[in-house]
Amino acid sequence: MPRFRTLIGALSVSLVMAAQPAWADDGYALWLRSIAKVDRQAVVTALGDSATLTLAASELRRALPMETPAIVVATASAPSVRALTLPFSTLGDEGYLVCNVTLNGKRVILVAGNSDRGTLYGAFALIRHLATGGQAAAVNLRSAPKVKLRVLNHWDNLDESVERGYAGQSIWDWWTLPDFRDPRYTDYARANASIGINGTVLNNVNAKADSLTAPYIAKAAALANVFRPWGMRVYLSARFSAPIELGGLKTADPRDPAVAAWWKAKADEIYRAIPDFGGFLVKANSEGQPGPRDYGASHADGANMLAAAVRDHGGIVMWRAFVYAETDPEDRAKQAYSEFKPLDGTFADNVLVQVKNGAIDFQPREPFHPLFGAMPRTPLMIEFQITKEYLGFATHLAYLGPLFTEVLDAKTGQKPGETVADVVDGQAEHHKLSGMAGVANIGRDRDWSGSTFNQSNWYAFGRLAWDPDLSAEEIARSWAAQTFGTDRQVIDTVTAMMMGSREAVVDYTGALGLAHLMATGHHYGPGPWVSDLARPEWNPTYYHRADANGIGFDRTASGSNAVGQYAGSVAKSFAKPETTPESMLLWFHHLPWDRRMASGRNLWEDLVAHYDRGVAYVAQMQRQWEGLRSKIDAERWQKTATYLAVQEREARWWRDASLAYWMSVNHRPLPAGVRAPEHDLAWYKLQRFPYAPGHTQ
Ligand code: GCV
Repeated sequence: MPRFRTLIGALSVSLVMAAQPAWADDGYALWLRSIAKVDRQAVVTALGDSATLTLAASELRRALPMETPAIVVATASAPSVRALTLPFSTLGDEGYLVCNVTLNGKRVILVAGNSDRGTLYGAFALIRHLATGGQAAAVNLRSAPKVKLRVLNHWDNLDESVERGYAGQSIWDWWTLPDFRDPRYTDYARANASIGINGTVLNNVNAKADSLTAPYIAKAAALANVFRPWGMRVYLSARFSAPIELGGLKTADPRDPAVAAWWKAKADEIYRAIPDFGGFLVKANSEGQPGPRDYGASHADGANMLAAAVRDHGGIVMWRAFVYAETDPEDRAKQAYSEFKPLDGTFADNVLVQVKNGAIDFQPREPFHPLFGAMPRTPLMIEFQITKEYLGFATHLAYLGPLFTEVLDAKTGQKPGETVADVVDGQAEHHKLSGMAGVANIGRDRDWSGSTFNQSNWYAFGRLAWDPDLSAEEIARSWAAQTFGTDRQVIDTVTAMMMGSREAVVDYTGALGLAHLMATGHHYGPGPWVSDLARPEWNPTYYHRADANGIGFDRTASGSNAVGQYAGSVAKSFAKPETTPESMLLWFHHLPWDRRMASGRNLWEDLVAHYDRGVAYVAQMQRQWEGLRSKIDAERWQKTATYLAVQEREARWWRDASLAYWMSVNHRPLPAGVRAPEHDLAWYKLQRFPYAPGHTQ
């Protein structure tokens, strides 16, 4: 068990300690740290005895001290609650209200939803309210999720490795399941429920058919049983060729009745073991995965065949739009749109098309994917990456809230005022299904996510999936308070560090719209020079196109015309360098190194300044963190300080290696006063990391 103390206990300890608080905290408790002493817990009454309602009550008791006013947890249908005629009608299945009422003649805080899941979310909302400095007396919370499916995607393999995972092995111990149910599975579900996540895809989208065999279905069922009372459903990634590999069929062609029958029987088998199974996630015809295109069938044919298999059970299919092919000479950024846009309106109504936030692949910055708003007759689920494949793995501090909200807040240009969030939450077209997926950053590390600050990205994903209109800063402040306590200096400093941290990664890895500049395979560290990989679009040189004269990918009408996939005023603004935000300039335009920038510097000087700004930001975070030494427990403080030192070193490495390379291409000197790279280009090119984590061959 984690070695934590009550918030009050922690504060009193910090008062008597002159130096750093000495208690150890391994981060296991995540943001659910407020713990009441067993004999001094709040008085909580549950009007009902469902497993979920019981959990809601026990979470409140566990977190809140006896000084908290009496609390009643209930559903709207409890007779005494019904008599209050509270506004439950707009809360849907999962919403909640938390307010002071007089119930049976007594003043209490009522926590209630239309379902016990809503009540559970309300319990966690009350805990959050109080842990972030809110008062019990004035509590009045009311919220319903705007997005229906709020789902983690685990890229976890059956051998317990995690593709792009930087927090240790998979938390699913497939080998000992279904017999052994690690208590950690409960803590996982509890953490997810506390931020509103209601689904999890257990296995990697690069799927093995074995996960659909009877033994693995039983293992998934054991996890589903643990997760159910917490309001979480289990989903599986399906390997499209499973009918061949497991069923002995000659084909996986979705139009073949034998194939459809195989999937139907497989779905029936899964639902016998997991009655509330959520459905399938599919990566098809992408990066070597099998799919309907192998047979000349369309993505819609494939998705609809699987959708028919789960339909009678209430299941859904999340079909990924992350497709590109080396045989396709079209700009990689255009391929998913070209393939999927014409299919709009042809998907079954229990299919969502799952689209990455940008058109390439989770880069530190990408413009929003042009499919958002372009497929009005199809529910589009957005896929974010919580694990930081391209943002420094677990060791770099990069709070992704600003990345997520930048995309969600982007105007699609399709309809006046329409944002990506409007498309994702289904509001734009009144879709009955809506969803947000986050590629998990969770592993068997004691602190779950590889670092304390990485926990904030899991938290931010959940909070935004519930309400895509929240601000990244508001989420950061809540997380900081729930994670480190309500000391004002700590919250302000931690929030300030977090808010600029993603931009710092953009700056030191390649700003101004550059992307995909990392080394091969593992994606750790710089490799802008790489140009010899088999697939053209795997080479960084494909993306930056730098030469002596200029840099950037011309995606205007004179180039690949990816700009043409955007709509209205957005397409118009991306079409010209003068109207493209400088943060995305080189994504859309190839420009001379001498181009004048808003700063008054030329493009080359500006790029150099960004690298330096990114490195300086990390050094500043180190100073800010140093200032909190006496206020944070030793274990979390030290690990973060060590990681910040790693990040500072690696930010300089990114900067130096990149500048050495750009100078070899543009033959320009560094601006006056700018520090030269520490080594020559040849040295940077020689660096190898054969054992970097998260890389699956
Ligand atoms: C699961 C990128 C990653 C792959 C990942 C893929 C995807 O290419 O590098 O590891 O595969 O995206 O999203 O399917």
